[in-house]
Amino acid sequence: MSEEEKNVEEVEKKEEVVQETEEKPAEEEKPAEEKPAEEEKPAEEEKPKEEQQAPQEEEKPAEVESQKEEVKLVEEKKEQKKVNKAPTKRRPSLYEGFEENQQLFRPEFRFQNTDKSKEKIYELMDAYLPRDKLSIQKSIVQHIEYTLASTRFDINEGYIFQGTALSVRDRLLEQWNDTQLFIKMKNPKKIYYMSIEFLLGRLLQNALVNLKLEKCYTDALMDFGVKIEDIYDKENDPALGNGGLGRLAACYIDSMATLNLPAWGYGLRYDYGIFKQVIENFEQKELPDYWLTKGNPWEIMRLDTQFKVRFYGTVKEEYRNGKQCKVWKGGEEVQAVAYDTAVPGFNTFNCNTLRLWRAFPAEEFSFDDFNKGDYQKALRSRDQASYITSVLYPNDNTLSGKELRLKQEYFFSSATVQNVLRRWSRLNLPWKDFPKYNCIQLNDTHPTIALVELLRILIDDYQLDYKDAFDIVRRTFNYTNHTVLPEALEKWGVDIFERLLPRHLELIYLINYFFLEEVKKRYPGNGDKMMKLSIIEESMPKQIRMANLCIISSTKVNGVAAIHSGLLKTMLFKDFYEMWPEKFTNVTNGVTPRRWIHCAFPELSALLTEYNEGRDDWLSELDLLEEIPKKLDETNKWPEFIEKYKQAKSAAKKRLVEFVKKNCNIDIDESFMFDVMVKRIHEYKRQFMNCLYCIYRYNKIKSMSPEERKNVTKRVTFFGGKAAPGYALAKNVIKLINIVANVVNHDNDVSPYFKMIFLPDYKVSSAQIIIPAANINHQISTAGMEASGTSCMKFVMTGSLIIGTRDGANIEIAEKIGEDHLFYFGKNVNEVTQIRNELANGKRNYVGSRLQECFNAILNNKFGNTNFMHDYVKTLIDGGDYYLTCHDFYAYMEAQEKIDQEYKDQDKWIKKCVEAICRMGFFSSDRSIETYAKEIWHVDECEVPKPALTKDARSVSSSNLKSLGDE
Ligand code: NBG
Repeated sequence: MSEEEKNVEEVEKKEEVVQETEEKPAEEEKPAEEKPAEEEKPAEEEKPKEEQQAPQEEEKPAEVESQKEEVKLVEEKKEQKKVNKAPTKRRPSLYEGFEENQQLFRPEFRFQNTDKSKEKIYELMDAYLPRDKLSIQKSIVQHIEYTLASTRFDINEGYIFQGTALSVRDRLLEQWNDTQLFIKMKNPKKIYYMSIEFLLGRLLQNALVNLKLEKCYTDALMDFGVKIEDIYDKENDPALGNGGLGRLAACYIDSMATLNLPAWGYGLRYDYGIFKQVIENFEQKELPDYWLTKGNPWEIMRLDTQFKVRFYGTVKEEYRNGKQCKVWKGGEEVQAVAYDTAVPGFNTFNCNTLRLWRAFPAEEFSFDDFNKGDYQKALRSRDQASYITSVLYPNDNTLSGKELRLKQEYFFSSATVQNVLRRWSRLNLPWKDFPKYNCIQLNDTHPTIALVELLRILIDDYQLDYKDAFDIVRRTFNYTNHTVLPEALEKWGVDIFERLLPRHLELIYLINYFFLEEVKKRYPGNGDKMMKLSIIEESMPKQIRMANLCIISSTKVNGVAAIHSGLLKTMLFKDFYEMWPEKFTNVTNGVTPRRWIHCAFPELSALLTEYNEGRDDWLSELDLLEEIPKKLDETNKWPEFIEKYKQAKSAAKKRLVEFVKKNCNIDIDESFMFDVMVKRIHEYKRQFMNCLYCIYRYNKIKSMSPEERKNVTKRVTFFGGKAAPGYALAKNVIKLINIVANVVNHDNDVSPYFKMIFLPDYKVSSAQIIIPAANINHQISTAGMEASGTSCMKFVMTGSLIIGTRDGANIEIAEKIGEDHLFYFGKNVNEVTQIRNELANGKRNYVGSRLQECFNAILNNKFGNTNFMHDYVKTLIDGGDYYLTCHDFYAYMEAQEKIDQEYKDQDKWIKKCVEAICRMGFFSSDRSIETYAKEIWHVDECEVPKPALTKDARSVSSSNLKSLGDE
């Protein structure tokens, strides 16, 4: 039995124990109002695990022969079960029962301090803005003239976008204000979702869809002679994130609002988002992405919400109220100013906040220096302050280790914690209740320092004992891990901490001291355990392990897919799991069907609505789609549906054809199979393996007779994704792909059957064009390496089939849609470990002739000068196949061949795609957020009352709230 299998067994045994002994967290005290009775829904029965069949491999050298024995995957079966969901309420459509021209009254808020003289103002703010066409048109042109100061002769699509966005924002603001007031009044437990990245993508269409105003605005703009899609296209794509992690945060805030949760997203407002990628001479070049060139109509700068954040300085001892305490003084101060963006939920009047912090100088420039005539010096410190939020670090799954990055993390954390505390302090409740009213979710370790900041403020400013303060911290925080890659696990040198955050370092030592005391008691004399579990890594220089700090100081730790959460328990955080099994859990990622089905693929969305009895409620209850294939079976309507689906897919493919023409100046044919691999370029994701297969395919077609070629399934292979600017290998892979593509596309024998396209500057807005056009999508990471992956979900939801490994979310997708609905290949996670051991023990000669031929093409510069890849190829051949590129290659080729065969029967293929789409309910981010809310946060929804038709019908009031104050 391998090490890992043993681990799995151990975990499973423990799991049983945990299940028996696990104590349910005490029911949270309800701050206000009674909880509506919850109907119970029986937990879904666990499906028997389908047999995993390794695809047959041909022409493999003997050593590659995979283990035939069935290997159990490291998974968390317990958490596979569907969350005990609240009963499926078919929420009526937002404006159901209201006429378009009817005046709708907003909920009324009366507080203790309501001032009679304000009656007039309240009356004027009584009703929602009208939604009829003329009113919308007027509001757009009014913004163009009065807010943007444009003359009627200058109006162009850019102005129309801005006027439209401002007009939509007005409507968002009403709901936003009402939601914030309502939350203040009810005072429920609140969620703070902290993420250093939010990869939002464009906001206009999303806002219109969620507000259910897309049709009204489409009609309104039609009269101006413009198509709404062209207006959508004018919006800059806010790209304040690198990849999956940031996009997940964006999907999650959408779902939190949709589920009426009292939640805030907190992040940073970078001036420059992820760089713009251009391809020059086959290579990636990076250009700055100054996304604010045309302003940002969505954000609201909150001058009343500012906090000072300190760096450097020293720690002094002082006496306060007769008590000895520590005070952090001196150093530099920077001002954090809040920029808010409204986050509307789908089909609800609730609207949450995404608050991004921007750095400003805390003080105006030094008059001393200014008077001495040293203007530059006077201004320098000002500039330095604003550098903090200038630019997003462009690393995905690697850490930068730069001091400025740590500054960003602390700046973000401190401002957020101060803001949370300000909101809390107005309630005048005892500190011990803090975790009953607040919970903070750390999206990876980047905001970890927030928990130390809370501890510092509680101890130093409010003089709480360490034990009480730490208890509050631990009960408030939860941590999501997003990677097992060692190079991505955050560590900070003790030296840099000492300079930048001296008091925090002391507190980290204190946390570690008390923790290690616990370890000592539990494992007396076990130095090895102490070393592994300690927050401090005893290296030169010493390092602070942020993940350890997070685990020790939070209530729950979760991975983002079943396999990943399993690996956290058995590998990465094994020793912590042994100590605190109840801390560890899984929440499989999800994506929002609003953006990824409805906005990205409107034709499919319309079709699904049509076959869902004309209702679009599946957009927030994705499980409802399960009914569609059943009904198509019963009514024999598959042929009719398939015809309509073909038209829809063709519309999506046409958009990509046009996009490719515009951005790459290449003509492609919609009738080809579109095979897509879009994601950050990373060795573990194995874009190189796909490129090797392209080389193989090229060679094969080239060697065929014209007659033989007639049988070839025509295919375009698309690649897209950015490489971190400092990641040489990733950049080389991009170059290789472009060099090979150039030869393939210009070869008259091959290009009528096969093309390769590298799509430059992959981002959310282009993903919305690219993903729905795919027939096949690549999810081919080495098993065990991709924590979850989320594009796989978007692809399947829009009708393409996965070619992929038994990794990340692929595994759960296969379980839900059926293994015959994807093209699985390659070694599983346990086999990967075994092969790595064999490689370490000298295993060689695993390449095989067909792969060697592809390598030779590179080594002999067949496609052009590919010297830059030679060393890498030689390493792979010579035992350096850490990511199993060679070991998985033949299985991958077979899967590709199977795809070519199956694609020939279009109707069968489409039926599979449709069945898969309809079984993807589990992967809606609404389900993920529901799981977080129920199992980790223990928060309830806080739904804003519906509009009323008369003033008198409104009924929201409160007498217990004294002062509203700012946020
Ligand atoms: C990424 C993982 C993905 C995962 C996203 C969102 C990091 C550190 N991790 O597999 O690589 O889907 O997080 O959870 O960016």
